Amino acid sequence: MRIGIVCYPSYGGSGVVATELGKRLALRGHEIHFISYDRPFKLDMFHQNIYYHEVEVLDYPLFKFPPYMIALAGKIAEVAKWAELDLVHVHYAIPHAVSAFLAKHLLRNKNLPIVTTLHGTDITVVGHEPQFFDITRFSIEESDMVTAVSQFLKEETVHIFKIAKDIQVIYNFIDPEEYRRRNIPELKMRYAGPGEKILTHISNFRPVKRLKDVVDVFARVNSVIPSRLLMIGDGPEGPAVHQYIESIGLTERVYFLGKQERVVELLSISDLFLLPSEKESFGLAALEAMACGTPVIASTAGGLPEVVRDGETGYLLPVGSVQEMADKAVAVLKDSRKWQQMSENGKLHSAQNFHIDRVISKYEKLYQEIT
Ligand code: GMT
Repeated sequence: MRIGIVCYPSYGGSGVVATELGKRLALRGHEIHFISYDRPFKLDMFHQNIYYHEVEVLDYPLFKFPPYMIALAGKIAEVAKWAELDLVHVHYAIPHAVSAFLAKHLLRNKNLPIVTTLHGTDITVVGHEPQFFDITRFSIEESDMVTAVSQFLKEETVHIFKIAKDIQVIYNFIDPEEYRRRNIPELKMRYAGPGEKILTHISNFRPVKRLKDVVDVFARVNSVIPSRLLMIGDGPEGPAVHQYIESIGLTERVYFLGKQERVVELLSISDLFLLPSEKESFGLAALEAMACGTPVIASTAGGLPEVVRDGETGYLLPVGSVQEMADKAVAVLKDSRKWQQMSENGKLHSAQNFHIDRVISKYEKLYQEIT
């Protein structure tokens, strides 16, 4: 099939999912056309079936805000016509599903089915805003097929937008061949001294990630077991969390590693992964951690209970309960048999229930149904 994939190219789960999906579909023989304002950051391989089309927005003095949504619609229509796309699959409803709808109508004589995958904040935060509410609901209703990355997100979408449209749950996925724990003691030694533990957090540093909780859990653990914290990613909360760490005197114990393209090695040297989010429709980073054998301490927010098995692959605790999170973290770090069991459970659970091949087949089936 010839498939257009529209996504955000920046650091974040929806872009990663879209890109990995496209790469794998290309390996299965489909022709994939990525459409975005920048090259997706995970689009790191050459393949004759992969194309990348950049959306350029005219910079005209009258435009206080560049009209990206319209430029994207024009680009989707252009690519659909030129490459004879069978369908377009948009990731993250706003504004991608709206642009796809416009593109479809631009192509009067051509049928262009639209698949929209909802990822989380497009529904729970942005789509919720009164100014975006009606148009988000409209773009979902007008899509030919809608998927959500968790049961939680499906229910939330139905609840918030009161839509009757069928939404299929297709979980995010992992390639266990790539995401597996590696033995790299020399890397661990670069960040932690003998006997010290490594706790890790990965995100786009947005308020929903509750970075202060990450630091507070770490501080409590560190007061019992000398540890180091790896902060991977970047975003608007970065400066505030830097200041907070300095104010509690932990600067020496925390490494800010910025946006890392590869996290397998860093997860492999981690003893625990922290994800105490306020909202999390799925929590791709938690899945990546489990696949690398790193037990997860997370909140019970959103779809996290569908990803992390409480007591088996990590622990889930109410949002904001930093002391309980720290207590669980200390308990598992002190009990090497328990840690080993959780590590093994995480690898098994991620490979059995979130294997990339199974998930890609579900998307292929869905594409066949609508074309
Ligand atoms: O966190 C965000 O707001 C960004 C968004 C994204 O584009 O990466 O993340 C959402 O999509 C991911 C991929 O499906 C999910 O793993 C994240 O849980 C989800 N984030 C939230 O729901 C906060």
